Amino acid sequence: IVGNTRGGTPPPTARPPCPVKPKHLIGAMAANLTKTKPDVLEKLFPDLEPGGHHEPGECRPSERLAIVVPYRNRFDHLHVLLHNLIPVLVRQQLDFTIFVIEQDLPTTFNRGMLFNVGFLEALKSADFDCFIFHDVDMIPLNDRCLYRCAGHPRHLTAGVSKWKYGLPYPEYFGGVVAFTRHQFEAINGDSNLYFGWGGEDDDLQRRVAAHGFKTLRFPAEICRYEMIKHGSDVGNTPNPKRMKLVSTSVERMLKDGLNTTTYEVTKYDKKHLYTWINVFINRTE
Ligand code: UDH
Ligand code: NGS
Repeated sequence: IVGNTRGGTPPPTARPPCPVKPKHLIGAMAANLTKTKPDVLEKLFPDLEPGGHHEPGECRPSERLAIVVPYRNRFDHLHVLLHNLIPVLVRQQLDFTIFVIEQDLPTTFNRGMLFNVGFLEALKSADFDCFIFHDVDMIPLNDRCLYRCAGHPRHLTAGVSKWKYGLPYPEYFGGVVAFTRHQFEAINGDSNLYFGWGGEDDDLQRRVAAHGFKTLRFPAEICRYEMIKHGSDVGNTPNPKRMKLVSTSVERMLKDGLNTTTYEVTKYDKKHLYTWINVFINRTE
């Protein structure tokens, strides 16, 4: 149990395993991009348990999933994502908890380190098996794109509106990615060294390949995403060191990652829709 009382849900042992193919999926969906206030969303999802946790009452999921959203100053995007994603996760009959990992100002944004923080913090609250790292502006357009882990890491964003439902290059590994706990630990997580925009997703992809993992992808017709249009963010200017860093991804892998992630938790709140963790990252390099 993820720090909740499970309400009226029968204990897992009293429920049959959830089906491999969830029965109530609807397939392709339009993105709902309307801005909806948190209190309205909370009323739309009364069954969520504190910290943004949900599990099906009718069956026992095979894994416990943590959704980790690296975040700063995208309030509207976050609520659009929750509005669209939560019903999908519920229909997929998953045991999930949503973690929003917000980086405090003024340090330049570091998406890779926020993945590591989300992984480490989530594991302090429950024994998660599967981690899905989810950009705040990627809206799923088909609920057959299953938010589950597999024998190799999976890149979920197989087709993105920004690139006419394709990808910018074949190895692109940004957007939404799924790792088992073991897979993420095996590559020592993501790099902590990418401050500012670009490259940390390529670093992660190189770690995956160097370890000998494949990268799985569902077909782009299924794992199709609407990327919410937006301008560049304050505090996330393109990182001039990114090319050089990407070129040393593999040699750094075991000395830069989960084992060197240093941060300070400045706020921790189990909100209705998600577990909100604010972190201060000290930029040392
Ligand atoms: N993010 C935030 N706040 C920020 C920056 C990033 O929440 O200030 C998170 C968010 O989850 C976002 C993800 O990090 O979806 C990736 O951010 P990104 O800026 O790397 O990528 P995005 O696809 O934007 O959102 C790309 C357009 C900017 C390109 C500018 C460089 N030429
Ligand atoms: C590459 C970046 C990636 C980024 C991708 C798509 O060039 O981090 O573009 O960017 N790699 C480097 O800079 C080394 S996007 O169009 O979403 O802004 O994810």
